[in-house]
Amino acid sequence: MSQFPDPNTLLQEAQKQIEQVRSLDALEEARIAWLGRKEGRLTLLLKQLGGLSIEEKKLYGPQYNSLKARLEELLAAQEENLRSQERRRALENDTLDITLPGAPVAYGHLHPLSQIMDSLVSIFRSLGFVCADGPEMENDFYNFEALNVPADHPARDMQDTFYMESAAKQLSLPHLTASHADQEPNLLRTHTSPVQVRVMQKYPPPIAIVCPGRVYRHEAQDATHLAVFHQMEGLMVDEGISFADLKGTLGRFAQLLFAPTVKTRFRPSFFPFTEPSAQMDVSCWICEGAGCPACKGSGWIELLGAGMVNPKVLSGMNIDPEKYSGFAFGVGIERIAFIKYGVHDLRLFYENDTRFLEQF
Ligand code: FA5
Repeated sequence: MSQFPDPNTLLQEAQKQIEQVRSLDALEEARIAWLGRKEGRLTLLLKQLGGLSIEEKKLYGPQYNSLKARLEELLAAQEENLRSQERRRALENDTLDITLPGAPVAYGHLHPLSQIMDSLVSIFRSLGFVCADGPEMENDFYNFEALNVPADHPARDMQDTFYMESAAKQLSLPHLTASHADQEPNLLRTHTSPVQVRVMQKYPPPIAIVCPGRVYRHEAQDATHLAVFHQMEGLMVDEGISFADLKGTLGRFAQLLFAPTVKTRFRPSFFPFTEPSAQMDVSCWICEGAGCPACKGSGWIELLGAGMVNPKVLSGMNIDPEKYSGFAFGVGIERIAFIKYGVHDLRLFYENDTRFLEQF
């Protein structure tokens, strides 16, 4: 052992050196000094072991190997120690300035037409109505026939329709075509009135529903006519419902939507599914009836179509028209946007120009 230093003495020396190290760079230097592949002190000693006799190797080999393992442990422990000190220092020094303004986040918002639909629904909810829904792909029965518009009725011309072939026909499935023809969708609904039919088919009176949704008409588009637009349907059916209920409900609706001072007037109109039928106008709340550009000088603005549910429609749904009566109405959502916000070209709502949409 005389030519080799005592491993314990070496260990003490290395341990002292490693413990005194204060940086990861200095620790790396210490590692190289002891265990560096070419010049490390312990590496050189281990290399010298190769020249010893077998007995000496047996004696020194294990001592120096365990010294090497111990040094590696000490280096690893000190490295972990230094790293955790570094982390702690970073946490203490790198304070977060919470007073700095954050990066601005651009918030989106509901589309103006959705906002209008939401506000209409909430007004009618406050009047005791519930919201109903129905499919946009309909068939003749729900869109026309059940609403007292048979196939050859001239009223069909009022609503030019997008028709489509039934899936069964397209796929040439004659057994399905025969049995499902009545139920399969064959058109895009031209108004929200088919939802009335579906609700009356499913639920007995009393009924008080509104149903907002998208509708389709085969129309040439211009500033006031779209081929895809939105309506909201309303239906109330119960015993003893009269035109006075229609006037009271829709009058209150107009006041809640526009201004408490708004008045309503009803002019005769025609819809096959209501009898009598009416157009409801609201007094212009901008000029209070005096006449201005918004109401084209008349003091009145046309708002919606309405009427008492035709007894034929009720009996078609197995609702006894002797016992029950009801009123219905349908309002164009884009029309309300037009009136409420003075947007005189409805196409703007569909162009997705954020400069326009951000104003709502
Ligand atoms: C109807 O669609 C009836 N179903 C409404 C109704 C329901 C009456 C229940 C009675 C009882 P009308 O075709 O008038 O009616 O359409 C209703 C509203 O939809 C119109 O007042 C208008 O505001 C809007 N509208 C109609 N066609 C277009 C179009 N091409 N583009 C934008 N809005 C339209």
